[in-house]
Amino acid sequence: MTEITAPKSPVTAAAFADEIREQLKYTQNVTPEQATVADVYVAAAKAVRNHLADSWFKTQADTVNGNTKAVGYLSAEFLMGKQLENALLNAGLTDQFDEAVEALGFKPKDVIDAEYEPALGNGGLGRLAACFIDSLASLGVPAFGYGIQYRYGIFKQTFDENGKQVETPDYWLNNEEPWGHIDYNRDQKVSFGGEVVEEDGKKVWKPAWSVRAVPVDYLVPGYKSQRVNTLRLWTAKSYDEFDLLAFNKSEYMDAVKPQVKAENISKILYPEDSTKVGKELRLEQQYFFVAASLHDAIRVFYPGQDKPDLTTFPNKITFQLNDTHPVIGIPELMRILIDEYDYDWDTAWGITQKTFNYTCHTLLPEALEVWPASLIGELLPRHLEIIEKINEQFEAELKDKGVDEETAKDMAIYTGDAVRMAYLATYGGSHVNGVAELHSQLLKDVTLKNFSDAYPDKFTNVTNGVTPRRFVKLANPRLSDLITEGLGTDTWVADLEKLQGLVPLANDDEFVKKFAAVKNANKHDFVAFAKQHYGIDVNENTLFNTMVKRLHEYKRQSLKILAVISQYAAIKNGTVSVDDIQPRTVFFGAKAAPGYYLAKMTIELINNVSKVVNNDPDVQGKLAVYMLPNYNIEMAQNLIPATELDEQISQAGKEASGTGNMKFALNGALTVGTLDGANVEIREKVGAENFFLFGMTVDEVEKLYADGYDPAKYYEADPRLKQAVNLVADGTFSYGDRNAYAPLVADWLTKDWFMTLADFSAYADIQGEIEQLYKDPLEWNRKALLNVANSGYFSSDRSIEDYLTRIWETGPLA
Ligand code: 26V
Repeated sequence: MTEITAPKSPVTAAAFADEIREQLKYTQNVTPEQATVADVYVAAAKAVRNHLADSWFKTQADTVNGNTKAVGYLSAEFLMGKQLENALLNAGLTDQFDEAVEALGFKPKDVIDAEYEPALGNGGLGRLAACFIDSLASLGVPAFGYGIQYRYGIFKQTFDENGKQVETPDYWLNNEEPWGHIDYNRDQKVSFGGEVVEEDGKKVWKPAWSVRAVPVDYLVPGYKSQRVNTLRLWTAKSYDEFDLLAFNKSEYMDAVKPQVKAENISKILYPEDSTKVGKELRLEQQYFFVAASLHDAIRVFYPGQDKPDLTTFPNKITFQLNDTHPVIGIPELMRILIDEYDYDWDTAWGITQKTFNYTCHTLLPEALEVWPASLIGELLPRHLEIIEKINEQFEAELKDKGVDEETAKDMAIYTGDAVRMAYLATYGGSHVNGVAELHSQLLKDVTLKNFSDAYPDKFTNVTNGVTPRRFVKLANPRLSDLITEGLGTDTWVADLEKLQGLVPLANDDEFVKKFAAVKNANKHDFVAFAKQHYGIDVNENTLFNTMVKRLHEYKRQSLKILAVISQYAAIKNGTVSVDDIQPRTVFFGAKAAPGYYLAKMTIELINNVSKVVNNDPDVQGKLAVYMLPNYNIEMAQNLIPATELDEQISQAGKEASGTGNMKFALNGALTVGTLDGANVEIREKVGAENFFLFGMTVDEVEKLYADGYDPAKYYEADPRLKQAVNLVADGTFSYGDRNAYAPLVADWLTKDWFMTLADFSAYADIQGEIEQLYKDPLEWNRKALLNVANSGYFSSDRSIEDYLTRIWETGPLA
């Protein structure tokens, strides 16, 4: 194998400034004098991209010609966040950029901020995909991210004058997008509909319509690895001939309908992230990107070969299915092998099963996709046949294993009416993993129990992680410098377990004070950020307490707001003495799925609590609540480093992992949390004494359900809770309107599916402990520092290492 050549040589700031000028001149067509900050951003982005080109070519060549198996990460979402700063860091050009941009008369931060954030994901699952491709490149593992270049990302959130969520479209491509390269010459045809006929004893699919999948390539530079991988996002275009087919001279307007239909496929990211929508367009999206990606991989790894030996396919690339969304890839690969390349069923099955692995990201039964068989039959008739046959083979296999009929029926992949994608993924791949220890255990014990009994060896765990490049080094430069000072080296950025070296420094009061000063400076910065972006005046001499994540009942934003209301009432009524009040600022950030009624009502409630509390002179300087609009990666990068107390308060057994929890711990926030998801492991690593644990365990939750849960009992038992609920019910936060939150209140008192009320007392009690500790800044910060020092495990580099050994059986390029 050839040596890795260095990327286009590290340049001087002056040379880099010239490269930016060249981009301004030849691609932006403006003089440096005419250039706006947006022009400089685009020019700088293109200049950085050029620096990555050689390493990119080299990585691609080594990926195809070497004998290291590549990873294909199939994901309907990649929530990348802004790219420029990260690309500069990974290309080693940060200093040159700063100097060059200043020479051009601009502020580096303004140029970085000028980028429009790409938001092609809903939340945790999409952001995890982005962290994973960063880690794959940083570790030098050959990899492709495969997904969809949606024209509209997750909606932008604002609030109306009543505090209700308003969604507006995120048409991100209205802005020049310098990172993606659309490659019309490497397109793929993806077909839909029609029928299956038999010709010469062979099944032949005669589709009714096709779309053109065109790849848009994004470079994924590794941190100091000299490797640049590819994120290939597909965009849907129509075929001219298709338009002609529909063309009717008298109805010219109708002739463009097929084009609209084709291009609709990649138009919008679905903003739901739990309930199954069962929408035809979503299935079209899934098949669209998966079919294009599988064909692309064959093109890449068997260039120019008409009849490649695809029995070697699983040695070339292993595909990770990011949740059930790409699972249609299993029957698609079977179809490709049998129909397009003439393999027999058994050979095709052997290849397919070896090629795929499945990650499950949920414990909510409603988030496991189940497609109506009629829909699959209509859209992908050949695939439905293949799925039926897979199911027959599966049933036979279960019978051989001695699985009883009743159980086998429960395990059906194809029920006659529906196709269960999680079951198809479990049977059709080699490995299944959950995303935290507890989650993986619950998959084995509950969600996929029968599968785990029948195929115990398939099941494994890979605990999630987050990239330290974006979420420590870039988001928190002050802490990064302090860590480097404490460790005497900056190698921790690529080897996060090195943070352990900070443990002894927790006994060094001077170091702890420096650590506290970093947090205070970050808080100060966030106050300015909040003023600039939200027009609010945050009091920085308060405890910064944050809950940011999607709005879901199971995550229990309700629990937090009820506790805030209770504290508000206590201050107002004087039930808590002035001396005992620890001033606090509570930040919420959360988007609700547009059709999720109770979630949207919870947002409205938080906004109105905020209005009442923040305008009440009785609690001024003691308590403030903000619902920050449009939580996104940029907000995360600014708010997390400034946070002192993080909320991870889901009902035990519901949050698969969480990744925000890891970001906060790594940035020196203490967590108040339940024994759920990765909280369990975070607490183990950082030490129980450095984590505020409260609430029921999974077993206790189970038992309470079994015994019959009555939320009203808890309401009656704790006067703090009763008062908080009453204040919501009596119109205190709705100008006296008692109906405003009636559905929410009724849900709490009669259903309360996620047992918010049952956990309230424990949650309210632990606030006392939190405030007690906060009174002693040195002790608080010592614990916070220990959180940082002991959270190195939660690097996505470690997650990827675990995937490499437990699932993918591959490694870095030689
Ligand atoms: C599910 C569905 C269901 C059908 C409708 C469309 C749709 C879109 C997205 C999803 C994904 C939901 C699963 C998810 O986001 N899980 C989160 O994954 C994180 C990364 O593993 C994990 O940290 C969170 O705990 C988990 O909720």
